[in-house]
Amino acid sequence: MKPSFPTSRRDILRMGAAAMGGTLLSEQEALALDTPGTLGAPLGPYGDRSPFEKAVRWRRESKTPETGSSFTPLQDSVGTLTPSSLHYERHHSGIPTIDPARHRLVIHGMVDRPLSLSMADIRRLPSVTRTMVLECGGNSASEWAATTAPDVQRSFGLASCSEWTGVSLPLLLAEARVRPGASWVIAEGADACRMERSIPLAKALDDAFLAYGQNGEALRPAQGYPLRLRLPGWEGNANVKWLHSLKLTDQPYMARDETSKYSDLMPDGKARIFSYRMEAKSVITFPSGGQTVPGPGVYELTGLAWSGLGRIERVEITTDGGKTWTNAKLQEPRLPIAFTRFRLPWRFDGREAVIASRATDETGYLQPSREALVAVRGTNSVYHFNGMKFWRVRADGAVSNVEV
Ligand SMILES: Nc1nc2c(c(=O)[nH]1)N[C@H]1C(S)=C(S)[C@@H](COP(=O)(O)O)O[C@H]1N2
Ligand SMILES: [Mo]
Repeated sequence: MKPSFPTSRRDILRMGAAAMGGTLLSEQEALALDTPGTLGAPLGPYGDRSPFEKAVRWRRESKTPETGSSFTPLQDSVGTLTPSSLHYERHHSGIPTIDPARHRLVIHGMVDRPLSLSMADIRRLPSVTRTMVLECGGNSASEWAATTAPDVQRSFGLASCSEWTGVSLPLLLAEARVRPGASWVIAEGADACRMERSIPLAKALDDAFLAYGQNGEALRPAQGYPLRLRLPGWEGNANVKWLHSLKLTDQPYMARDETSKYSDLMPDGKARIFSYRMEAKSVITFPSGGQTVPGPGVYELTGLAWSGLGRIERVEITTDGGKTWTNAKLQEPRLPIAFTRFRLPWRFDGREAVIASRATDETGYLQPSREALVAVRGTNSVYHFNGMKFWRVRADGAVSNVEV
């Protein structure tokens, strides 16, 4: 029997040979398919993608288009970054238009030197850059239910990976001189809902930063232009956008988004609150729900893994519904808390396969099965689903989600 995971060079080259089979053209024919020898479009001041590229964010039809979520098309992604134009969005009261020349950040409350900073003040300070995932605490909420989402966009697409640039929060807090006894920072956005989250001072003094840059340019308005809080590895919600106030206090505010929302109702009726940390997670993006494997042959099985606790150490893949697991190859460099692409050559032999991935991060934490997660957390939860996602590849190549 041929191995499911070919390793020989000859076998892997067949991937290419199969893809190119029957399409060998003469050089002349090939050149004739090129663009006609007419003058192309003029140069432009700001880029657009090719009109042939169609990947878009997905969102549910809504009577309140200013609030809700739109999901990144992970199935169309290559590599490890999310273009800013396809970064997922989650807004509670629309995207405000903020003039950076008028925007200010105030740092006040339990500090000796309250600060009011303009964007120019902030941009003048030493900057930091980190490539990192942002993931909504509600990503994969669909997967708690028995009827899971049909594709990778709708099930895992509230996660995106960007390069973020900004200024270290510990630096600003040192400047403001935090008073003894302060233990929380209340972050507030300048959008209509004035979204607020309570952040433990220890996190603010650890690796928090205020981002004004995303993928080499200013933040997109949807991502919090001109300034947002970035808390490495913590749920998207705590990364307050359109940031205009940081107030030092000795207690949390118990704001809407940390009590009635973004808290986890456990089976015993109690709720976990302040469960900020996002744990290790992975998903296969090809083949995934809604796609079709064209026919038997060798393919590159691929997907994305990440963890709020650090680097991805290992990703394993099953094609027999979880009976056996094989290590995938990980794209280097594996940055902490960033998307890590994994790949594995795979032979589809034309028989049904049930496939999934599971990630282990550098702390040794292994992504759980859905069953293991539900055994601890029950199914009242909306947030923090990081279980494995199984896809069924049917004999005819059609791929769908697996009902549980
Ligand atoms: N001010 C403000 N900050 C906010 C939100 C918001 O609606 N208003 N949404 C939060 C939620 S729930 C998430 S998941 C992330 C989404 O960030 P993104 O839209 O840049 O992906 O921002 C968070 N910060
Ligand atoms: Mo969120």
